[in-house]
Formats: sequence, structure tokens, C-alpha cells
Amino acid sequence: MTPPVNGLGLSTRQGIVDGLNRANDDAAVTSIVITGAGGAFSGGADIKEFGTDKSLQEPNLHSVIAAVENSPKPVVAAIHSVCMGGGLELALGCHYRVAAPGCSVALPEVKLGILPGAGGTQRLPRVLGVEAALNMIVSGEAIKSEQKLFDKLVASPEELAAEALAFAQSVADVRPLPLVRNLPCKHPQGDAYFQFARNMVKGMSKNFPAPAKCVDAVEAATKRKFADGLLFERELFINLMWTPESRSLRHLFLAERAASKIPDVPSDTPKRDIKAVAVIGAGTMGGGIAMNFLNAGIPVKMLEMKQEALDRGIATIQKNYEAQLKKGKLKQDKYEQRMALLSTTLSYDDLKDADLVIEAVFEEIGVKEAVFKELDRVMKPGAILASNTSTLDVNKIANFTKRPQDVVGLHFFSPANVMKLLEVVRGDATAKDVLATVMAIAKKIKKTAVVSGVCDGFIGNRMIEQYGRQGGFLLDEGCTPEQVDKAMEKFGMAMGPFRMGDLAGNDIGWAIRKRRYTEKPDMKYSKTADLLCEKGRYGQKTGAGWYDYVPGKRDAIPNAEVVKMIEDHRASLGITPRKISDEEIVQRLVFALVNEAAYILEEGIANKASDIDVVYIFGYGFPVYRGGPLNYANEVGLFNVVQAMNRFAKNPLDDAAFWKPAPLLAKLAAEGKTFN
Ligand code: T1G
Repeated sequence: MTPPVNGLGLSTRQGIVDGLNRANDDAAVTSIVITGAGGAFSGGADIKEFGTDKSLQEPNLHSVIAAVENSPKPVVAAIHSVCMGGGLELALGCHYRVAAPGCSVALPEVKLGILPGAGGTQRLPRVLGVEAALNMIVSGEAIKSEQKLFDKLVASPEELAAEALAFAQSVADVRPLPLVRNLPCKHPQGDAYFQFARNMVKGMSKNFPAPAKCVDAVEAATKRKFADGLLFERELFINLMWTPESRSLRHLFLAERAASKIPDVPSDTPKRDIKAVAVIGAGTMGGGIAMNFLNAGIPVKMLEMKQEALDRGIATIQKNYEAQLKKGKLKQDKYEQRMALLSTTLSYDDLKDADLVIEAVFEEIGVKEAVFKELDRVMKPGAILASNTSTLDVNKIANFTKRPQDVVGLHFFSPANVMKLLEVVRGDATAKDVLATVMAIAKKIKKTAVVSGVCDGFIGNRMIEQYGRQGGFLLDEGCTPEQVDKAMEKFGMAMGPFRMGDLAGNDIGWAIRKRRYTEKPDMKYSKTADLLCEKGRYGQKTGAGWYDYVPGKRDAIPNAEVVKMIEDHRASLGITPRKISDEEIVQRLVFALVNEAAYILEEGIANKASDIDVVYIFGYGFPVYRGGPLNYANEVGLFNVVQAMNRFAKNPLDDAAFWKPAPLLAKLAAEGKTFN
């Protein structure tokens, strides 16, 4: 047993082989049952071992499965809860399989950028059929206890042990022992089917090499002898293991789970009970925030100042749900259940029983002060008071109350009912049990939460400001918005910086820059974005921004006037435009994120580098196959990142001071290290 999921690490693999040998050496034993203690049969190979010698050390998983297949006594897998990856491959190597109902059974390796590497692509088609097996392997999705995969499905998990033992006794004398590897594996229209499969997979797996290799491996199962197919699978597996895409996916698998761990908040910290939530503000953010809790079955009371604002807020929530109903993503009964959990009020006094209150009011410190003073007055002791602020100082907000220890930032990303990222902003006084509670409630509402310290812009927006600044300099130096956006979208960003500005609203950045011009007068900015906003071109919400938009459509249509505005501005600065490569565009924008992230790490605003990757993947559309800005910098090599930054610092039109590598980055680069 290796909690939490019986990952098949070296010690577990050794334990299985030792157990098999003991059982086969014991004359009293007539047949053998393998199962997993705790909450899983097995979650597969130990992902934490990947890339280390342990994962290849004998007995490797192939050897364990060979030991099972060559056992002179029958080996029965007693499967429950979770049977995934190498765990399912181990079960397929057993002579028999007995399962409890409701198990989650999958070969999810493709989600890690690899493919089943211990015979799954060769054995699964032999028991499930080629097409069903290929679907499972290419999607990585789980199926519930699939009858054809198992020799017996017991009535309930509680009966599994006894039933599996009885089954093992019933087959003790059956010979020859059945081996999945000896089953036939054919497809009647193999060539046509696999061509079709390749075309399908090609369309869905841009930038990810693994799915196409899954097709090759399963096709080999139908065309080669078992042993040859196994070797072919092994070759494909090892090659995929070393792709940057797989390294990124494995990094993110662990990073997302590590984000919920806060170094100085033990995982057994008692959590407060959150049975009812209040939301202040029924605008776009307030409505989206409320939906997250309604979706998780938690009642929400929404407060506004005026009835019509409440009515508008309710109508927006209904519209969002009705859109999901239309797409078949939500059932009518669920919709009604969720709406029944929503209530509204115009009076703060009605909020007093809520366990968590989240304000999503106008982003102005005076408004926040009024709200938090009221909340301090009405909310019961122990209630958590959260602000959805995206830039304001959570410590200041906490000090508007007499209970700063109960105050925390919950920065949702718009649209709040869709974006997975949640920045949990930890104030100086925020209590540890408040943090533990909000991290747990984040998981309940299916958010990926990352803890940030208090600074302007927290983690994501602080970094995106530098990213946007570089975008502005590039326009001054010779690029068009479209060229920058296309370069970044080719790199893999969901949206380039200018399309993103048009989506979020260029006036938001404008307001921040106006603050900067007074706070940090020496911080250099291109004036182009201000010129654009002075024309009222705030983006999609005004029908025009860097691009033009047709009502109801999101296509960004380049606008000649905007390009001319940029050219005229460039001329007014006496700048001769130069041709700028896509590579320089990508490096300046991404390395700007990396340098600011290094400061964020050394200031302790973020606890670990992987948290910053999680913020950018789940909140800013950074490409998953690059694993996040810091993982990408690791792949490029921090030495090379610093070299590029030194080049950028020599550009008189850029901001040389900014390109001085953050001390942490300079240190890691000099020592040949990575952010990990
Ligand atoms: N290896 C190591 N640790 C694992 C793990 C694994 N396979 N699966 C889960 N964990 C850890 C996870 O990091 C977290 O750790 C804790 O368990 C709870 O996870 C040869 C090579 C099994 C459905 O891809 O899908 O087999 O944060 O929060 O929501 O072909 O974990 O507590 O320190 O996700 O209940 C293939 C991946 C491996 C399964 C449970 N297997 N895991 O979900 O808990 S490759 C997978 C999952 C392979 C062979 C190849 C889920 C789960 P910590 P959790 P959960």
C-alpha cells in the first residue's frame, strides 16, 4: 500500500514481486489475489518518479506484469475505486479480474503526454475490442466498471474481498491459465479504420504528439505479434516521455495539486463550515461568483443597493444557465435546483448568517471601505469576509474591519463562472484556518486556487502589466497589433495581448497606467494605448478597440486608422520602424513575464514557481503544452533567457532598467539551475 493512490513506485513494484514469490513458494496457497489497500486499486505508475532512475529500476512495471503472467498459480486482480494507467495494465496482466461496481477505470497516460507503457495498448484491445480500446487510450477518459474488462462484477464494494477470494478458489485448478496476451486482436477494416482514427486524432491534438502515437501503438496490436507490439509500444513510450510536451503536462499535473499546499498552513488545519454564502454586488462578477456556489449546491444571498440592479443580476444568471440548457450542458431540474438556492436582499442585516461573504463591488477603495465597515457591523463572528478586488490592497481593506484575521482576497477571473483560476490573496493578518477554508471551498467550487501575497496586481496582473508594456514598445518600434497578436497566438497563447485588451477592456489598463504616471513617473510606457483610449476605442464593449468588431461576433478586424495612429505616433517620436521577428516578439513578452515572476518569487508573493505557472495556464491562456512561463523558461534555459534580456537592455527604445535580471533569475542562471 502506498497512499494516496497506490502509485506503482519501485517499492510497490518490489512488494508485488516479493508477494508473488512468497505465494508461489507456499504449498498451502492455491491461487493469489492482488488488490490495493485504501482508496484505490492503483492510480498507475508513480508520476513523481518519472525522470528519475527509480522509474526504470527493476523490477520495472513490465517485469512485474511478466512475473504475474508467469505465475504458476492463478493471479486474480480484485479491483475497486480507481484502476488507472499502470494499475489497469497490471490488472490486464493478471489471469482474472474481479471488480466492484462504480470503479473509475482509465488509461489516462495521454493526458501526461505519453501513452500506456506497460502493455496497455496491446492488452486492452484484446479484451475490450480495438475501437473501444483506442477511444479509451486516445481520450484518457475513465469508464465505469466495464463488464467486458472483468471476469466478474460483484454487487457491492463491501463484497469484493470475499467474492474475489471465492473466485480465486474456484479457478485454482483451471489450466491452462488464461493470458490476455494470447487473445486475438484484429480489426476487419484495419487500414480504413486507422486512417480514419489518424484523421480524427490529428484534428483534436494540435501541438500534442501523444494521441497520434496511441493510434500507432493500437494499430501495432492488430498487425504484429504480441511481443513485437510490446517492444514497439515501449519505444513509442520512451520517446514521448522525453518530449517537452510531456514534461509540461507532467509538470502541470503536479503543479496544480501542489498549488493547494500552503507551506505554513498544515493540511490538517481545521476548516470553518461554509453552509451559506453572501455576495455583495450583482454585476457581471457578482453574478458569475454566485453561480460557482449555486453549482456546488451552496445557497447564495445576493445584495445590491437597488432592486433593478438585483433584477438585472438575476436575469444575467438565468441567461447564463439557459444558454447551458440550450447546449444540453445543464438539465432543467438542476437549473431549477440552482436557482432555488439563490435569494436576494437590499439589506445588509439579511446577510448576518452567511459563513462566507464575497464583495464584488466597484474597484475603488472608498467603496470597499463602506462595504467592509457594514460587513464588520452585521456579519456573525467567524464569518469569512472576502474581497474580489483585482488590484487594491487587501491589508488596507482588512483594516477597515475589527476582524482583519477573517479577511482574505478571492480574486475571480472574468467570466467568474467559467475561468478556473482563483487567486487567494493572503493578508498580513489572514488567519491560517481562513486560508485552509477558502482553499477547500475553492476545490468544492471546482476552482484552481493559488495563494498570492499582497502587492499591486497580485501574481497574474502584476506580470501581465510588464507583458503589456512590451507589447506597447513593440508597436512604437515597428509592429502592428496584428503582428504581435499573431506571433503570440502562434506561440500558443489563446489570445495575443491586443485582442486580450479588446476583450477585457482597454480602459482597465488605461486606469492603471494613469495611476502609474503619478505613482511611478519614471516607469516608461508606450503612449499608443492611451491614444487609443482617448478615441474611446475600449474594445469589444465599445465595438472597437485595437481592432473593429461586428456586433455579436468576436472576430478581430484590423483597422487601418489604428495602424495609421501608431505610425503617426512613431513618426512624432522620430522612430524609424524596423522589421521585428516573431521570435523577438515572443521572447520580449514571455521573458517580461519571467523576470517579473522572479521578483514575485523572491518577494514571497508567490510560494513557488509552479504556482506562477498554474496562474498563467488557468488564468491567462498560456499554452498547456509549454507548461507555463517559468516551465518554458526552464526549457529555454535560464542562461539563454538572461542572455536575451541583456540584448533587449541595449535597445534604446526599450526599458533597460526593467531588463536587468531579477537577482533570483540572475543567480539561478549563473548556477545553471532552473526555477524548480
Ligand atoms: N503517481 C503519483 N502520485 C499520484 C498519482 C500517480 N499516478 N495519482 C495521484 N497522485 C497523487 C496526487 O499528486 C495527489 O498528491 C494525490 O495523489 C491525490 O491526487 C506505465 C507510465 C487517481 C483519479 O495519470 O487522475 O501509469 O497532492 O488530488 O482527485 O502506462 O489523481 O496529495 O501530494 O488527483 O482523488 C497514469 C493520475 C500514470 C492517474 C485521484 N495514471 N491521477 O484523483 O486526488 S502514468 C494517472 C489521477 C502510467 C504506465 C504509465 C487522480 C486520481 P498530493 P488527486 P483525486
